[in-house]
Amino acid sequence: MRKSVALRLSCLLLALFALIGCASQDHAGHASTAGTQQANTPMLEELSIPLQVALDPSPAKNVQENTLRITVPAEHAAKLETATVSVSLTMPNMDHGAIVFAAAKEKEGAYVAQIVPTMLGDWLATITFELDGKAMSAAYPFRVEP
Ligand SMILES: [Cu+2]
Repeated sequence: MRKSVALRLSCLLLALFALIGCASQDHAGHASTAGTQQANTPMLEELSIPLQVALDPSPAKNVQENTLRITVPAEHAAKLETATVSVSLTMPNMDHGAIVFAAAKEKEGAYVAQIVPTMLGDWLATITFELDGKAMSAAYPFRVEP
């Protein structure tokens, strides 16, 4: 009798801990997922393809070539095989237009662009895949420092 009560109690406690654990983990998970999603894996919404984007150096250097690597997950790469890829740089808080760079295909699913930002501050790289006359874009924010 006593044993079963203790067992029940510990079960209850366990459940409670699991709940609390889940709740806080969920919260942290959401925050970090949103951050990562924004920073490193912008979504090609039309095809639900998360792109992996890496900038080198990061933050980018002003008025210099910076390497932007775009990787399409292997299971999606074939869909974009014939796409033309370009990167358009803008500053969201400014009004001076865009600078467009072509991205070269290194191999299936791997593209690289040498981008040259021309001002310090916050930039947005709009990565565009043109496929069969249709353009699909994903946005990658980044910062430029001296
Ligand atoms: Cu500017």
